Amino acid sequence: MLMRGGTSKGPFFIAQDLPSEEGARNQALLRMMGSPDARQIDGLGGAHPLTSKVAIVSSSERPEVDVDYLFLQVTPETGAISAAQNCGNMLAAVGPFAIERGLVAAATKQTVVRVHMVNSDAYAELVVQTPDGKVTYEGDAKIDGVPGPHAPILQRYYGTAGAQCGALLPTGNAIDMIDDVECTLIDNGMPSVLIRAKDLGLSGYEAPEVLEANEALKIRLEAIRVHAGQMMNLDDVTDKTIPKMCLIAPPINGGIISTRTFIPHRVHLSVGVLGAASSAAGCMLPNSVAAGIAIFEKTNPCQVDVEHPTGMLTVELEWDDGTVVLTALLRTARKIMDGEVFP
Ligand code: NQM
Repeated sequence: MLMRGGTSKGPFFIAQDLPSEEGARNQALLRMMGSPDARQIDGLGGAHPLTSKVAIVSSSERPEVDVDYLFLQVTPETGAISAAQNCGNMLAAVGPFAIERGLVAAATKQTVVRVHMVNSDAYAELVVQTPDGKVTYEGDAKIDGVPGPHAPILQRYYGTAGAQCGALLPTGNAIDMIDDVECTLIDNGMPSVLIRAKDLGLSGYEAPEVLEANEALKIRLEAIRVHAGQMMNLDDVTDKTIPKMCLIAPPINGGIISTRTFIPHRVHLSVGVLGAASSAAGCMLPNSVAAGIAIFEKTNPCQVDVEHPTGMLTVELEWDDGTVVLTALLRTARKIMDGEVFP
């Protein structure tokens, strides 16, 4: 089933429909996505990391969970397939997909789908609109980066803090100096490096294509990223899509923080869901690089409006004992096509 989840898009599979051996599975996925090829002309991929994503779903054997969700990022031009990162945008569509495929029985109004996020061993709940016991994609919810209103899908994440790096602040510091730049290394579901845009001679409001055309910036960021990866317990991240590099600046559209995120080599056209969750958590820490940039009342729970190139994403964070215990936000999703793909 081809679905849009949040601001991402890709094919959704039932695990048993794919080869069980990883190498054979990946070969089949590359044929289906059309990689390696920057245009992905021979497959379903959309020639950008945000539209070169795969979700694999199966019934869970864990009693407290309905489905297991494995996310795979396919790099269009190289054909690298990585399970190292999560995708909270694709996750939005896991709920309707699991119901449509009969893995979860629909309730009469709303259905809560309980998901084990295999990539990070974290847990999320999705509240899907199911009037009369059927998934609906129609509704009044709007998310920036997607045209038109759709049915809301509420996401609640638990256990995202340190899911991949061991702690919300993997180095134990709110600021680390890398390559003479102050960085906040943080993991609230997406390992991220927060850097003040002005520290790199930028405004932080540049368009994604302007940042992508800045070769000197990309080389500098990549050097910082590889160093940060080691410090964040991610080993050698040269061929991984984490950590993400997030340039922050004061808000200009009524939000709490403005962001431009390298994911990690292309620039996100909006913002990753868990990427935003990590940036939002960084804004709430008193001594991070966001101090003095994100100025707001820090309540508990707290809503943090994260500005991005095409609008804003609001993340709600609940804290306990100095760490994030619940991250909640709104997404939408849509079934685009259901059929047979020919590897
Ligand atoms: O951060 C892009 C996206 C993502 C990931 C990326 C995501 C998330 O927007 O949870 O959703 O950062 O690679 O799809």
